[in-house]
Amino acid sequence: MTVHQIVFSRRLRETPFESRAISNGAKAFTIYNHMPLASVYESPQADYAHLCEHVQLWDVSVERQVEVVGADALLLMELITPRDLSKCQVGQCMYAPLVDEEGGIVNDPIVLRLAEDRFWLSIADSDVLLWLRGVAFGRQMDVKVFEPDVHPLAVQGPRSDDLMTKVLGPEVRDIKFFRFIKTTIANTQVLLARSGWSGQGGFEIYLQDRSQGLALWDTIWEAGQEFNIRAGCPNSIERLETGLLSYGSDITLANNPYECGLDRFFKLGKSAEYMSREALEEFASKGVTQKIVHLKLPGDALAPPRSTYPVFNVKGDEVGFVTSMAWSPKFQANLCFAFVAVSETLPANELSIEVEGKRFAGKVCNLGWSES
Ligand code: THG
Repeated sequence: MTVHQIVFSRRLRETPFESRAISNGAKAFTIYNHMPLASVYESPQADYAHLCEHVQLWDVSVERQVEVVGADALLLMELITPRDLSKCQVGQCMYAPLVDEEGGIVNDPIVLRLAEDRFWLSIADSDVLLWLRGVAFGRQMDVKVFEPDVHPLAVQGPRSDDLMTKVLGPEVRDIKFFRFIKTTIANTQVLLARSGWSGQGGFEIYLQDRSQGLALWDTIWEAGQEFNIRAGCPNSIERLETGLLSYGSDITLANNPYECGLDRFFKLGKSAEYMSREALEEFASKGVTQKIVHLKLPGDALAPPRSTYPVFNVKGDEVGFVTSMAWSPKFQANLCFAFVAVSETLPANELSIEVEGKRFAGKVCNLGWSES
């Protein structure tokens, strides 16, 4: 991990929970949607160990919301993703890659359906607001597209249900995965969803009034003391183990959903019009040349790359590149996501990566990191 200091100014938009992240020991930040996102508290390893055992409070305000509301809201939403959003019920979340007319992935948000004609896109790191306003204007759609005063705060880890039950009562245990309810915490209205960017379970609380951020944080924080709560953040080790791809690192506009395995989230040919249809049909019929694989390299921890490391096959040909990497205590190995030529993607295929002039060998794995 390369770490340098960054300067906080107005252009780096302030989050409602920022002062609590700092006072609780955030040591390093990255920039995501023009906002600071903590990357490390104690250390990546210590943060990981705590997350897997207890409960953490994450300032994930950087998961900005783009609201789409009006008579043409569903029409616009259907246009920008191949996922069938007509099946998304009010109160439901859906992971819906946004795909442009060339098949490129614009973003991979979670979509929340707030009403028949009202959606939030809880976005990854790219300027979805500008993209959607352009599309809506170009098509003269009867819709409003804007960034509402909404800021997610995540509660993640195995004690999340116990903590939120203490705060709100036993009903929270009944919230299903990727569903949300409207409720009130610390006298402020929030949405509470069972979701979050880890495999450890938990919730995301969507604050709808930034002036109430610290009160919300403090209420959860106090209730969490008996569960050994700590401030935390999306953790690179945990997300590699869980297999969560990160837009900007693993996926970019230059990639299509088939290369990234995101085609498992849609079937081509939904009834509504969508702008990526022709491009995606072509990728589906002609196939793609590269795909993201899970690559596991046993041995000591290697330094994660600034951008990428090259990947080689057994013959020594360069066949791809690493997009993310972390050393996993669970698997006692370096875990990588890597783009490689399709001929190299079968589980158990041997590949090596080059780090500072040295080659390190490993094997392609299934999702879940098994080799067969
Ligand atoms: N929560 C919210 N907004 C977000 C994220 C989040 N915006 C940015 C980023 N994360 C969006 N990307 C993802 C990617 C994966 C998942 C969530 C958001 C995810 N995936 C599960 C999986 O792959 O196993 C489940 C997907 C499914 O079954 O639909 O959770 O985390 N608010």
